[in-house]
Amino acid sequence: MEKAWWKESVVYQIYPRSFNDSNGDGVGDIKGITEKMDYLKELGVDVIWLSPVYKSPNDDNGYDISDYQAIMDEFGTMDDWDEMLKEIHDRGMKLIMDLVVNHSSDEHKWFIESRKSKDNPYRDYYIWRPGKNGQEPNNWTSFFSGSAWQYDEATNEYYLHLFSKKQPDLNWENPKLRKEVYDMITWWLDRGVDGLRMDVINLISKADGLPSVPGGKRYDWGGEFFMNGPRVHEYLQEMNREVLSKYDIMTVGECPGASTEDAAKYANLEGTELNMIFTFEHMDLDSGPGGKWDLKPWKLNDLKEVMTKWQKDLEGKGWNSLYLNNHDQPRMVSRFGNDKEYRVESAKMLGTFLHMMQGTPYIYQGEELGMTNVRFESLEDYNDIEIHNMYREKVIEGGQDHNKVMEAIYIKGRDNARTPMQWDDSENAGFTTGSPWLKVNPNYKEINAKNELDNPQSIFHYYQKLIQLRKANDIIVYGTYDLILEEHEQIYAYTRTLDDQTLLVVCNFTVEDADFELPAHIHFKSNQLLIRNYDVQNSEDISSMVLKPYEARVYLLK
Ligand code: TEU
Ligand code: CA
Repeated sequence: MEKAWWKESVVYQIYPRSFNDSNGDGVGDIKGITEKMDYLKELGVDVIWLSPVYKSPNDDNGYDISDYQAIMDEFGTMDDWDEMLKEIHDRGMKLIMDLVVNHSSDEHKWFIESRKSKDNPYRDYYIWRPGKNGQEPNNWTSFFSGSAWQYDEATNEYYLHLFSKKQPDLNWENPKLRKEVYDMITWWLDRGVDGLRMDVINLISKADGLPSVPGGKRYDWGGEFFMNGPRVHEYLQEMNREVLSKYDIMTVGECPGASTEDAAKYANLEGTELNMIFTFEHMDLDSGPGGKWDLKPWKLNDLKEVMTKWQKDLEGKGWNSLYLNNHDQPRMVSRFGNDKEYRVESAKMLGTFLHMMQGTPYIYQGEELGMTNVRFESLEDYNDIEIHNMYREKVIEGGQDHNKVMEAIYIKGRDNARTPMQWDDSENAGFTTGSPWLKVNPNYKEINAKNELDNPQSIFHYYQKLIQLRKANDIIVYGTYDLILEEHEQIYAYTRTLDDQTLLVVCNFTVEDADFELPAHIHFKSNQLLIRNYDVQNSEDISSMVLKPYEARVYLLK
């Protein structure tokens, strides 16, 4: 397989608002990130992905951009950004920026112009339609509850917004808009950026005619009409030709609703579109038919099926990204592990499970500390627009039970991931000397970076080792994946194979001991225990073993 630096890298995602506040205003900032550069270097990550730092009214915390070529005031200045980039590069690391071009803010100058009149030169930068019979142009719902259309009095038309009404969708059918986007990307790449994470990039092409979801519902989920739409590959190939292919960068597209067939096109090995995409299939395992707030327990066998499908379907066709949490998802250890009795063990197990697969692993800030979900008593303590819109729709307008909806927020809410980074056991976890924009998780006295740096057995040091192993063993990057013990109800086990070597990865996903029997088809002369989260010795006989709760072991077999 062709080698590439972005296949061998480990990415660390920073959510700047919650990472580190340098000036005591309660909001994380760019100088704060620069202050922590040695921490990131010590962890050993290669690439930093920064969630948006551009000028924004913060309706959706920076995912609503009002100027793509300026830094948000709260986060600092362009000089701060230049300095941060230099500090990253001086340490041999790379920086990828978030590219949010499915939509802009309604405060972007393009939209301010666009809404003025039907013949404004910027009108067609956005998607405007007249109403139908006194209602919206179609019945699509937005990701953030309610209609995906907003009526605008000035011109008596509606504009499309798949997210909040302050995030109008850009009209990619307009070549002038596309050219502006490419010029903007070029401007950033010329400043020295090493890659891009592209926000909901598979939503940029909408179905011709913007048809309503059939079935006659007033509002309905219209994903089939805007996910992986008719011209999306054409647009990405154009962007690749005009811009991306001219730089040695890495690109990852966030693609809700993409199948592995879609992924094989987006992340094709010829490199005509993107390097890799984020799938959502494993993130949907604990959602019922009603969507993300419709809670359902996930099952290990479903996880096996989904992960294995992505590993095998992209084999020889595309490259995977690997993640178990990010700024939109609950904390990994609370969701797939056990954040009570086995927090440390299960966080290490999940890290092992993920980092030994084929693909580029992404660590979300605080994951390396085993940070957990949070339960705030009051709705007012939550900040996320998705949470507040959903609560209004379900409880205030829909009359559903407050406690039931709060429970869903505790399990699925995005603010679980957005509580401030826990640096030490001082007030506000060392995140700020002021009053944090979102409350700190009360468990910071126990769970914080300082404790973990001091403790050689910590999750932090375990992640450090996972990253080092990837550097020392090609098989972890390039080996072929195969699931074993398919039917086992407690253990997720798989192999990776490269030339005459086999990597054996064994993970117990439960609180009970689990019996492991090595399948007969795996042959080897010697075995070496590469990493483990319990105190076991390198044993000669691995043909059968008993795994403790959330135990993980990785053997290199030769
Ligand atoms: O997320 C898009 C997306 O599809 C989801 O992650 C979505 O936010 C989530 O499922 C809602 O439950 C991206 C960004 O990562 C997210 O932070 C933004 O809010 C969104 O796009 C709009 O830019
Ligand atoms: Ca600040």
